[in-house]
Amino acid sequence: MTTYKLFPKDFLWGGATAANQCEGAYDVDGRGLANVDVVPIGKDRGPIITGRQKMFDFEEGYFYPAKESIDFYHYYKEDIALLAEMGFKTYRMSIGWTRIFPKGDELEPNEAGLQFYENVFKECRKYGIEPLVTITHFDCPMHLIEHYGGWRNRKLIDFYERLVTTLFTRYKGLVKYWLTFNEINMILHAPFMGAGLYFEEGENVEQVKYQAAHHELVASALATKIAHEIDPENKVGCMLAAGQYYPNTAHPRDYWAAMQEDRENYFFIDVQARGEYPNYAKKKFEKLGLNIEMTEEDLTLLKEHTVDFVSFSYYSSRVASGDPEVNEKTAGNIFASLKNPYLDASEWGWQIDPLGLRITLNAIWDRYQKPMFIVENGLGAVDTPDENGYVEDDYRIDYLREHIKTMNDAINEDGVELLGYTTWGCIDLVSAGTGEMKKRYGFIYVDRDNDGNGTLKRSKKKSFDWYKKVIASQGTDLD
Ligand code: P53
Repeated sequence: MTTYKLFPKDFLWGGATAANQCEGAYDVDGRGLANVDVVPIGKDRGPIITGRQKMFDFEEGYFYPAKESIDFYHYYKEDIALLAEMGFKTYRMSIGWTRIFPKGDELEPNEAGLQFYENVFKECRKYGIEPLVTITHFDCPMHLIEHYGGWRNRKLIDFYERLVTTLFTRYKGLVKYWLTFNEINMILHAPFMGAGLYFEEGENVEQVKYQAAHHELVASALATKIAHEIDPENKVGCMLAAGQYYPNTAHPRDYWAAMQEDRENYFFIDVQARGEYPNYAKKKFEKLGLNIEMTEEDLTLLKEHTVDFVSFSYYSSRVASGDPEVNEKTAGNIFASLKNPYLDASEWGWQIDPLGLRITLNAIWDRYQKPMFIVENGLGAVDTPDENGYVEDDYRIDYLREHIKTMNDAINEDGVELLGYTTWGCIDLVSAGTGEMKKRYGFIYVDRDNDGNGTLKRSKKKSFDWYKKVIASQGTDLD
């Protein structure tokens, strides 16, 4: 057995889920309809989540996996007990906005929704698990989309303010770690899922996306301000879909292309962590002829209320080229990337690059010098359970082991400050990108298939005991 260096004693080991991908119970206890409910599995999902095809309600002939999902809404006690058994120090989860404000613009919250999350947080606390709460993980109430146009409308800032004030007040003392928007840069890549944006014919898509992004950035700063006012113990983080871009060759124009791609994503975090729009972004708006409306008060808010920590998801590095003729895209991910000939890929074409995690950690650390939190990482794979629901998922263990090793190096060899690590989909759940159940990430298997068949029974995979050992040994025993 190789022994690795210890992770910090108070390192927050755990796993992550998102409301819409696990809760189900989409119409229970007064919950309203959200964008994340009306995205079906199948070939139309891509055009819908990117805002090119209109789907504002359930339609005949489609299957909507989020309606029932893995029914965490009713299974949460059983599920949290399993996470506790693995020794989780933290559990990252998200709030379904429409459980709290079913339409989004009400003045009073829905008590049943508030009670549900209170129960969940108390259940975590019972086991000494620190909740890490994403305020919005792609959720936007359909009412706000239909009547206000989603985040393109400035009024969304007020509705979000009401949401966060309600949450910070109600859960004071129960929750300390908050993330304002999941993968905020997703607004560029999947704008309907990321920000409730559907584009009408002839609309300037870039203008709408960056105006909506500005509203989210202001809302995020406002949330940070309110969180600190309500409880100075609160720690608020931003959240980036990360993964450093590599140049396709040593040609300077490829390096330049990689830098441009990185900036497109870092732009959001530059604002949230440093407090102002970077010059390259202002120049880009100028060049594209965009006119982003922002007030003096907005800029002051952004400046004065930067985040306490920077969190991110990491699945893969990416590759960019400045050569217009090189455009052989890798399959699967909605982030454009070229194939990296040095890397293997998952069954969904996501390239596997553990060292890329160390590189990304160092790049983010160098850029912001704020504590970091890896809030998603993992392997989406097809699992084949035996008759007891047991899965020998050595491929998943291998993936996680290699990433934990480079994370260890980043902490112990490079000196980055890392608060914790939550693997994505610690219990199997619905895929955000594809809507499949078949693309599994969990330590816990859930009996449900792409068509919604199955008993929903939970069972432990091989990786369950492995991760338990990793946590118990403070990351020193990875065998
Ligand atoms: P899935 C790609 C596409 C959609 C969401 O993705 C994504 C990404 C990867 O950056 O982001 C996160 O389920 C997201 C999670 C999601 C996870 O990646 O398509 O925050 O909601 O489930 C994994 O395999």
